[in-house]
Amino acid sequence: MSIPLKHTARTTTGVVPPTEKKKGSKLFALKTDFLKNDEDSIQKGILDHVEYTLARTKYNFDSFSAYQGSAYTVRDRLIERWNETQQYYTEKDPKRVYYLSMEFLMGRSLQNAIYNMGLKDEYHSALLELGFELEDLYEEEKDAALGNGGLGRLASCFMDSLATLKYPAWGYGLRYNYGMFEQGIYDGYQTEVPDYWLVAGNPWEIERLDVQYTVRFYGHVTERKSSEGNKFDWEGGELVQAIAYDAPIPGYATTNTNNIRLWSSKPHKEFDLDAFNGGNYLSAVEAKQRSENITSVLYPNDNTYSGKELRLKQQYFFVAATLCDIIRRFKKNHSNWADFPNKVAIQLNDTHPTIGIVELFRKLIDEEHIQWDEAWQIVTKTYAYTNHTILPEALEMWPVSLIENLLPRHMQLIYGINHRFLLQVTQKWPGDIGKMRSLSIIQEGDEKKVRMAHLAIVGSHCVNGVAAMHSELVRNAVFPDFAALWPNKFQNKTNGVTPRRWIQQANPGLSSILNKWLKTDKWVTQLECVKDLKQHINNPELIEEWKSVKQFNKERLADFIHKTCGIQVNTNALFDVHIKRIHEYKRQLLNILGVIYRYLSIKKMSPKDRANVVSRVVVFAGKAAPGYVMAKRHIKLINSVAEVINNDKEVDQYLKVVFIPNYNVSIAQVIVPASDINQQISTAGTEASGTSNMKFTMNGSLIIGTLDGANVEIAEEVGQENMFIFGLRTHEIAGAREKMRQKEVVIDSRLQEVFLNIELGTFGPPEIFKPILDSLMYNDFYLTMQDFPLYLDAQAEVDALWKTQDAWIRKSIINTSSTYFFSSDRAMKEYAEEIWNIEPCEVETSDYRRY
Ligand code: NBG
Repeated sequence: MSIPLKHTARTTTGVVPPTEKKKGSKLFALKTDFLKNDEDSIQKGILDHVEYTLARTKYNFDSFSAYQGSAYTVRDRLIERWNETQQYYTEKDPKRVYYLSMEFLMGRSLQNAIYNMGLKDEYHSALLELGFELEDLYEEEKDAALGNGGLGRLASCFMDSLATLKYPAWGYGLRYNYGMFEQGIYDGYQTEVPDYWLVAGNPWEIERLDVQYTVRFYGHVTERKSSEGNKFDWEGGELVQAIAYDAPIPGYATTNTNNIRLWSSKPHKEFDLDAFNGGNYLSAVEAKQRSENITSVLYPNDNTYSGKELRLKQQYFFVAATLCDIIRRFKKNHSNWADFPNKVAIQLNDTHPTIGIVELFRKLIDEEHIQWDEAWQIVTKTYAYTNHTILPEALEMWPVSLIENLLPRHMQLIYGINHRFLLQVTQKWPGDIGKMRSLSIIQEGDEKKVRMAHLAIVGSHCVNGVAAMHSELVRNAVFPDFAALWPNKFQNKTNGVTPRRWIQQANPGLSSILNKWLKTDKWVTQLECVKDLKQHINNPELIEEWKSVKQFNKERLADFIHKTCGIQVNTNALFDVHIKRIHEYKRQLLNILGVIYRYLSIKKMSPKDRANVVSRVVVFAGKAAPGYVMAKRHIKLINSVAEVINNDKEVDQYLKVVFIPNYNVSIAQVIVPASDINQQISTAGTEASGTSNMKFTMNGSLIIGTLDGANVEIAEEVGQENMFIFGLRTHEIAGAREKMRQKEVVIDSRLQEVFLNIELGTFGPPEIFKPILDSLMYNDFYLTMQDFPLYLDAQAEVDALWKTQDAWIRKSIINTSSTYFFSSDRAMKEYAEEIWNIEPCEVETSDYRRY
């Protein structure tokens, strides 16, 4: 694939007025070319940054400074492309999409930027001459973990695809000083250490002191009579400053470089006269400092709602600054508000930024003096909302009293919006109080609450789920009345992941196989190409190459495990991987109970039977929310079981259990390519989509899983015969729960044996695990017990297939070659065409208008 811009002249298109031209001629003369990408220029750039940016010398030049120096030279090149892109977008003025997400789980940037800009070979040899391996320097970088899990990582995959597809897009989010906590494991328990990720600086961000906005909290609303009707002014309260930090996002093999703009809160410069007069200097400083708390810390909850005022402050701070920025950009070229939805699409990544709907409405009405109906039309045409979960504990509902205090004007407007909305409901269902109650944005009760999902649905022109089955549930089970009212509002957009990070960068061996057998590297941006691999499925040469790449990746992971956990694992064993947030619905418990059963079985076997056992390395990784007591107990159980198994010489060659601490994006990049099977075993109907399932499938790992989330669509593409599907189906869940309530569930005898061993203390003091067993016996909401025997059957099928390695490898190849649909490129095209109505805007790289 040709990669433009190895060294191209800068091209500012558009006509510059003659006076400007003269004034700027020196400027343009000095800045005509992009930085050169030959080895010498790269080396010089690195050394310059080591000296002038880091103030270090060539005598004091360690791996970390080599990483930093390299990162700054890459950043220079990103900035050039970024400026070029933004300039081009400004001139062309296409409709843009703004992706609003409280989370971006970016991971590392150096490798991604170098690969996307097509500079891998150049950097590799430039660094080699300076005495460094490029691949080693990647490891010097700290992950940017401004997200919890799937939702945040999805946002980052989407940003990569948007840039690669040349869509004019911006990501907006918050620059938390503390990202996802660092997980340690002590005595088998999770510990949490704050992640001050900026401690060694961050070459990937550009501080924009020139982009600042003021955000108001609290205060009061004053109504003023005027000739055009009543006006409402929101006044007083506290002011906080939002400062922009930009992270350039390079597309693959294109000049197009988009931006993620993250806001950081800083004290507002307003002079506090009262504090000054009161002589209370130190408390005035403290008050100012409090404003910096807003963007201090990412809430570490995945799929659960936290009703803290600070969280609502984060949400409002985020959208208030973002809308100032979007509107400023819009106003550069436009004066007619009716054009706004033709130029701006805003996507809400879950309900977290939903207050932005009301904020835009407030600005239109109070600041731009647009009439209610017209303003509401603009708002609803602009916004679209993605739902990412149907778990009730994750649905956000803010107490009315909290919003009234923090955002008084917004609460008034929400009442007004709800009033008009309920009139529509009455028209559709006259006199039906039940419908009004169930649809209302306000939930009545002891404490009135604002249902953010309802507000998001009412304020958007489109609502989508993230996998076919999830979207069906959103439409039919969670919001059936909304779907009846607005059948065309609801869509499905199945998630996707970027093949750049998850194949090309994470699995170089597999990339080479694809390049070789497909005779092209087009698959990197056109993943549909990989289906052609199926033609070679019986070619022994391919099968051998496939095996050896997997082996290499397993050895890489084994080294990592040895380094981080001190455990030696057998790389000929089957690598069985379960990595994701620790959550009851994701059922790591089902897995570890199965592991215990396997262990007990091996222990009972004769030496002859043991000879037939498939050796396994069972890998777990994932974080539990710090306040999620049950999930943390599951971590303890996994580690306690691991401790016993890993120290039992009798099972040494057959079974190892590893819990890799501090799971994050860069660790996933090592684990995913090394796995033989991956566990996607949530209770049917609970996992909205899942995205690691897609990454594993791309990397030829076979899914053992339930028909939940995107597993269903993966099964359609890959074929169920190439996976290990088991368990209750979604439509059986209610019945199974009823069976549990009626105490009609007969516990499988193998599970009883497992329970007995836990109770007898085989894995440590039984009282630690009693709450886990109790949760199963009294309720078993996630139906672990009923799925257990089916799960064991599926695991037995895994073992059987493993014994015929060539058949296994063929299935592995089929998995990889069936993954086109799960590329985030496909997902972004669908959003662009079916929700946002935007088109690609490719930055022209010809130099016909050089100055
Ligand atoms: C998560 C779902 C996952 C899904 C991701 C991305 C939330 C609220 N939801 O199944 O649990 O893959 O979103 O869509 O984090």
